[in-house]
Amino acid sequence: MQKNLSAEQISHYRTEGYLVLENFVSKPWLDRLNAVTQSFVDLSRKVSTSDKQFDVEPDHSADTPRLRRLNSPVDQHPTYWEFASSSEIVDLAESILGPDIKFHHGKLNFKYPQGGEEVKWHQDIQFWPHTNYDLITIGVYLEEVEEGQGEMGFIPRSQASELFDQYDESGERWTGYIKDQDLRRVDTDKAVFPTGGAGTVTIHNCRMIHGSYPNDSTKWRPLLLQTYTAADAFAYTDLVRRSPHGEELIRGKAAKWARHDPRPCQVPPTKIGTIFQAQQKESTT
Ligand SMILES: O=C(O)CCC(=O)C(=O)O
Repeated sequence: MQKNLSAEQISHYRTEGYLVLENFVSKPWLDRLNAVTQSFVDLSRKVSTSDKQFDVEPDHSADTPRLRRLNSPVDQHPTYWEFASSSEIVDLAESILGPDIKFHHGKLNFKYPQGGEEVKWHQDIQFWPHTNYDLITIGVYLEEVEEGQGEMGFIPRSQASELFDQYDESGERWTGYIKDQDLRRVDTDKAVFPTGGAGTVTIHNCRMIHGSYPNDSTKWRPLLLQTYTAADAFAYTDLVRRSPHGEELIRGKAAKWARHDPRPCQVPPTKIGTIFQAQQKESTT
C-alpha cells in the first residue's frame, strides 16, 4: 500500500521547509534496521579512529564504542538499500518530488549518550550543489527520541531565504556551518526540535537551516538519513558518485534535460570529509 502525503502535509513542507510524521515507519522495518545497525556497532569495535566506513568520536574504543556515523549504509548492507530504495519512505519522497526520483546518498548518525557531538546550524545543499533545489532528506529515528537527546532542530521557512557561506572567515577552509555573525540574520529563536517514538520521520528541504545539540540523555539517538533528488536535478560535483548507488534512479524515468534554478549555490572543496570532521576541524579520511 502506498503511503502518500496529504495535500495539507505537502503544503506544510512547501511553506515551512520541513515535515514530521510521528511513528511512521512500521515495526517490522524498524526491527530489521535495528538488528543490522547493532551488527555494525559491534564491527566498529575493531577500529580505533575514523575510516571510510565509520566516523567515530575521539574516545571511541573496543569496550565502549562511540560512533558518530556509519557512512553510506546503503553500501554496507542490503537491508539499508532495500529500505532506502523500496520502502514506504520512497512514497513520501514521491509525494514531494514527483514520480521521477534518484537516490542521492545516505548516512546513519548516532549521537551517543552524554556527549554525542553537536551539529552546528548549516544547510546541506552547499555540501552537494545541484542544478535545482528539489532535494530532500528523510530522517528516521530508529529509536524513540525525547527532548535533550540530540534531536534535530529546524528553522521554519529558512529554505526560502538566503544560502549561507559555509567557509571560514578567511574564505579558505570549509567548515560546513553558518558563521556566528551570519546567524544574526537567522531566526534561531524560532527553531523547532521535533521528537517522537521509534520510526518517527523528518523530511527537510536541502536549503533548510538545521542542526542539533549534544545528547545530554542516557540513551543513544540513532538517526538514519537518506537524501533523494528529483530526476532532473543534476550534481555539480562528483562527491556522491563514490557510492555505486549515488544518483541511482529508483522511481520513474531518467531526465533528459537538467532543470536549472536561477539562485546560485556555493560549491565545497573537492575533498571534504563528514560534517563532523569539517565542523570539528579534524583531518579527513
Ligand atoms: O545528526 C544530526 O543531528 C544532524 C545531521 C545533519 O544535519 C547532517 O548530517 O547533515
